Amino acid sequence: MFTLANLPYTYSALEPFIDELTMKIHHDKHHNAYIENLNKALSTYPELSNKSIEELLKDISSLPADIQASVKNNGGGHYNHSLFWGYMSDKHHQVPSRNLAKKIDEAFGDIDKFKEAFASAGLSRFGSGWVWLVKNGSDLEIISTANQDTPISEGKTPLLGLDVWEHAYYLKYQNKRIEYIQNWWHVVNWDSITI
Ligand code: MN3
Repeated sequence: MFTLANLPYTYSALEPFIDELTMKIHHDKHHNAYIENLNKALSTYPELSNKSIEELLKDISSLPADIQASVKNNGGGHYNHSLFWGYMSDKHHQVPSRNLAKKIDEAFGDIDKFKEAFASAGLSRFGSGWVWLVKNGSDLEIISTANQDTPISEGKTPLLGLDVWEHAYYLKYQNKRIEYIQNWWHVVNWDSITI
């Protein structure tokens, strides 16, 4: 049985960049629903009950066929959101460590070019999904995934990820996904990234 962990900060801790009501609904309703539906799907296969969420998602095709879609969507939703809360912090306006900044410069030119490429990947994700900074082998890459697909199902290690589903921003930003993405940088928990 998977359970919903509390946020590592209060619901209002990311104001004014991410509003309190969005955080409440996003965590308590959306994330919780992924967990409940994942548990429901797994309940008919007790032999899977000791598998971690990473183990389930890394090899979806080895799971019983009738729960593969549910594990992909709901397990992915649980995993992605668990990461996402930790990618943000109540200590606003952090900057990357010197080591991380150097790696970002090497991979993308500089931090502004990195943010532009990240925003562009987030904007061009049609419909619902995520944009990620991942480690692929020893390379840093920006990728986007559809729906609740996760980088680990592609063999990539997520370092930072942004939910670009409308439920993540619509109350405050409506159709202005770009403003949401730009404001998100103020609450990014750069200290969470270890490479
Ligand atoms: Mn979400």
